[in-house]
Amino acid sequence: MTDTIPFPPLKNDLILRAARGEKTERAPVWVMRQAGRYLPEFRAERVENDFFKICRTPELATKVTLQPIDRYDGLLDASIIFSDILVIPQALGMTVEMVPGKGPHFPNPLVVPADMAVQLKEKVDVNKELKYVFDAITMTRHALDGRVPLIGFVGAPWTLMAYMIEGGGSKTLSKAKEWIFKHPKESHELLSRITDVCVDFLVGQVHAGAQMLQVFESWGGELGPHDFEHFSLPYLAQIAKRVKTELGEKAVPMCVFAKGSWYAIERLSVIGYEIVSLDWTHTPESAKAITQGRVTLQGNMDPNVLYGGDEAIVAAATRMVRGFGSTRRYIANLGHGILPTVPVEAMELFLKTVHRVGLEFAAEEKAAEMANDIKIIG
Ligand code: 1CP
Repeated sequence: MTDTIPFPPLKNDLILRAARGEKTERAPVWVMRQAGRYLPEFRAERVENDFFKICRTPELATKVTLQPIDRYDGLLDASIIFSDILVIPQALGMTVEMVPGKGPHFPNPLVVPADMAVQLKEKVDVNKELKYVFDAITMTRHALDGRVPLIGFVGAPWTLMAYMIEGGGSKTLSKAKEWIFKHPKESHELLSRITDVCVDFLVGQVHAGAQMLQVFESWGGELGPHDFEHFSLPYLAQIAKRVKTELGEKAVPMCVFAKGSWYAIERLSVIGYEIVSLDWTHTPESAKAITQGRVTLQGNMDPNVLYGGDEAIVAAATRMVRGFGSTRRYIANLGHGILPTVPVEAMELFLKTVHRVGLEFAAEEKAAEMANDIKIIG
């Protein structure tokens, strides 16, 4: 525990109830990357400060985390701590720079397996290396004043391994794939070492105040079904199991987002996560049929619809909320992060539409239930 002052009571627990499978009066909504470059107030902050300086300074991370919550007052049902998935490679000893307009860059990526011994720390003490994230979480929980729950997160082992080998974004991931095909044993060693840090880091985030956790396997879909089964899924499963075991009664709902891994959602629904987040390649009907109510589904409007103008946004958001149903086991979101050039008004329309349609759907469902009760009594 990094703080002993009790947190303010939670005023909106909609997303936690949806995660637990309890009925909700409308679908809760948040957006991946909601604190970020599409917000003018974030861009202004970035003129003054380097990306990782914001992550490492709890006051700045808190300020940026709250930006979308303040701007879209009452429209977002969760906040996500401002940080990045690449803080884990940094904690393991690697240098990561954020190049404006380009994204992350590793000046010394892992090239061959022998580089692991040279570049990576044997043991990572997250309470030392990532304390700044825990402090930011605790500070943000207080600053949120119970308005909405706070989500903590990590990058999944395969996605982090890919960045550590590719040295940044990549179209083909051919270097990381060379590792898994040529050096499977060493790849598993690397994945295990990353997994250990992910577990400690997530547990620490909950002790610091995170009320829900999300694991981002952003590059899951680059693996075919067989390789996903070997190089991603076992580690995702380990993370859920070990985090829950370590937290015991303090365990919080966990969400897994494996972008592009459409073939894996059945498997993802049985490995210990309460929520499976979907990209936009699923219909609500097929995702519901495959997962059979075992998990809460999250997602999944194509983020690019936000460029399509008001009519397109309203139509797609309506189809999404009606398709998933707003009152049980559903959290509205985009199918991936919001893009940096999206107009702030488009995000607002998306959120307002999800609220409106969610309430309409819930009212219709209630009316139908009452009509059914009357029929039964009559
Ligand atoms: O509201 C939020 O979600 C903000 C916190 C956040 C999160 C959850 C950021 C801030 N990054 C992330 C996760 C993250 N980072 C993921 C998983 C989600 C996803 O798939 O989008 C990934 C893959 C990264 C890696 C990363 N960091 C990229 C992608 C690069 C690529 O390979 O294409 C980029 C561009 C970053 C930088 C970054 N992270 C976050 C912000 C606001 C930014 C922009 C940096 C800047 O200001 O220049």
